[in-house]
Amino acid sequence: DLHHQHSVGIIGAPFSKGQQRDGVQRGADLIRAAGLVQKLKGQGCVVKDYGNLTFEEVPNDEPIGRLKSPRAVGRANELLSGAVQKVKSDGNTCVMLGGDHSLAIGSIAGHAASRHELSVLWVDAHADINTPLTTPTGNIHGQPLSYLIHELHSKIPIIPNFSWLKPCVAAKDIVYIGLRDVDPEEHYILKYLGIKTFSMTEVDRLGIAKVMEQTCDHMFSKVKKPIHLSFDIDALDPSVSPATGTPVAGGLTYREGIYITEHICQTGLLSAVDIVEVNPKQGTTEDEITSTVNTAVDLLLGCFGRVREGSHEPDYKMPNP
Ligand code: Z70
Ligand code: MN
Ligand code: MN
Ligand code: MN
Repeated sequence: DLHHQHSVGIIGAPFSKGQQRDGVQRGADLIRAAGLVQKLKGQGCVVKDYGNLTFEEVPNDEPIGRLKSPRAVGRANELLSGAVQKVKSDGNTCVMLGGDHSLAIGSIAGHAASRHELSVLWVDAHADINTPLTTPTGNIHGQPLSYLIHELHSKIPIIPNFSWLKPCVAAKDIVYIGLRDVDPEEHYILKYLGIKTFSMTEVDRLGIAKVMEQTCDHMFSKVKKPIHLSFDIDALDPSVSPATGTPVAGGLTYREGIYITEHICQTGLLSAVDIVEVNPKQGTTEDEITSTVNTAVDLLLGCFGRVREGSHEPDYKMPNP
């Protein structure tokens, strides 16, 4: 169904405490200011903007072991999970604009609460699968998947403000694209759980078209589950999206990023999308900020039916002279 109407529900999540760089909480408003809603409507989508969540200050949020801001991250994600459930129960594909990638905890948990089983496509330079005990930094944006995966449940300690969260994704239902900065402990976890990964090496070897074919073969091996696309803007090369907290050389091109979104749209199974880690304070010029934000918008347009060859209404009639 190439021409069906997409119903899109947008949630802004101005949250930054999953990491330590200020500015990432402004990503959502910048992506809106670049015209996201108008552009989605312009390509035929029905769009509802649910606005930004309000994250209240969590007092006395001391580190627990290495974990930084655990109570704030737990609380923010509980709120986000509820908001995603509402967007889904209204019948929309959910778009979560971050904020940092710790927000995938609430976005995926809320999505999973409204659907039986999900496939998760994680597009990122990083694996974000450290546990609270393997994390080298204590930043929870490097850990969200470990809290969500059934098979890692026994490795996750009890953390205040996380008791609402139950693991909701199977390791076999996760695919990564774009990896190029993976910690040794994370590499062990990926191999131990047998998670499907397309690092930048596989993107180089196969090309993005085969990567997407094999991604969908893996995700749809048995039943067709709804897809959760979690897109960290740092998956793209820093030449395309420099305004992010942890740019890593050798990333996806703009075209490879757009191809991923076009292909996922064509499956007809996209049910929720995160766009995270856009940080205007990490841009050194206005151009760097603009190119990063516009790329985030273009990825979302690709998710919801934009095709580069162009398109037309099925009932279009050419004017006669
Ligand atoms: C490292 C950690 C990370 C983003 C950095 C880095 C994780 N593996 N994610 N930047 N977006 O801290 O766990
Ligand atoms: Mn990343
Ligand atoms: Mn990430
Ligand atoms: Mn479509």
